[in-house]
Amino acid sequence: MVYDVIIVGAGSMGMAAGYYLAKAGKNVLLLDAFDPPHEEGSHHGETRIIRFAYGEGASYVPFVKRAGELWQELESLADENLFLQTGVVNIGEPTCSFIQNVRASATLHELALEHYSAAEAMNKWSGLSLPANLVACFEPTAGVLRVEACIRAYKKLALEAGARLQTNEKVVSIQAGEMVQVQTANQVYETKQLIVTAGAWATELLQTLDISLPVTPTRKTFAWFEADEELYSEEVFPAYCFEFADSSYYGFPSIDGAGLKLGRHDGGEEINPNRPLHPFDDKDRADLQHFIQQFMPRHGALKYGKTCKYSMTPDEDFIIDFLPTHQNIIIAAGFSGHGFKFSSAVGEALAELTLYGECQQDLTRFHLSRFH
Ligand code: PYC
Repeated sequence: MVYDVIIVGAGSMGMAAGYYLAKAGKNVLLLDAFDPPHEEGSHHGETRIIRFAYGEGASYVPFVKRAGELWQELESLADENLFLQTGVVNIGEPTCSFIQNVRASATLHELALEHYSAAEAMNKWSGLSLPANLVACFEPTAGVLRVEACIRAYKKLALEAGARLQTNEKVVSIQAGEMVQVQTANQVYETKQLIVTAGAWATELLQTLDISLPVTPTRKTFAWFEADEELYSEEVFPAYCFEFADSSYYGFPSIDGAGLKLGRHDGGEEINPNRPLHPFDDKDRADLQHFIQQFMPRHGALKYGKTCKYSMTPDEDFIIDFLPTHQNIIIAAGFSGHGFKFSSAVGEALAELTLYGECQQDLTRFHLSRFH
């Protein structure tokens, strides 16, 4: 059988694309090396931030606004709470480009944003401790997505719309042509169009097409800390991003009593995605503890830590594009640790590119040609 579209990688982006394409009447096969949602890629850990006043640049705002609309639509289709409006506070020196971009995004796109000095922020959130050189920009309408529930919701809708999902079936190579051949350990599938949303495995997969993708799989760490609910519950404490010249951290209030969550966004070691990740160790623990002790000193003990995979591009912007050599293959990769919130809109954009060759969103920033 020849599929209309095969999607390699049924994580957040792939599953959403699978739904929109199946809904549009396409005969879709989703292939995943595991059984999503799972802990092998970049979509586990319960929560992800969604923020609209975007520190990575104002040009992301229309895309993330569309993502927000689609998350709301998904909530109502799935009849489930996927978004929690905790607000998100962005903290850094007023001159740092992230904070300046947050402010510019809010001004340009008329987003609600509250500005606090360090003292004002500590007064508002008594669980915070900030030196006087930092400022806080609080986006009250931003918040948190429940990651695994989002993927489960898209999976259910995709299957109901007629998509086929093959789990625990790793793709080992792709052969381009008018009909694209997708080889797994078990068999070869044929498709008219292919979407590669393979996360940390995108680079090695595209090597089978002799394409060198500038995406580096990278190990990252995060952990949960015991928390005094009066200071740190989602009722009183926001999700947060701290941006410094030499490091960046992010995290979440204690949601449903899970504890205060903290992750390290920058740095990390390059990894081979086929090997087990080096487990969360004493160095990771010391790093996160050092940060939280400084900025949320009223936290409790570290409960447990985890690791995950980011797929980094050199400029930390995404890649969403047709392959220049093969117009029936689309790649979405290199989400550089800030992609999950967009995955609803990325799924829609991938479906539109597949169906019409173009999409409503301006994807220029994500084109592969920027690397040449
Ligand atoms: O995009 O807000 C974000 C984020 C936080 C940690 C990783 N990504």
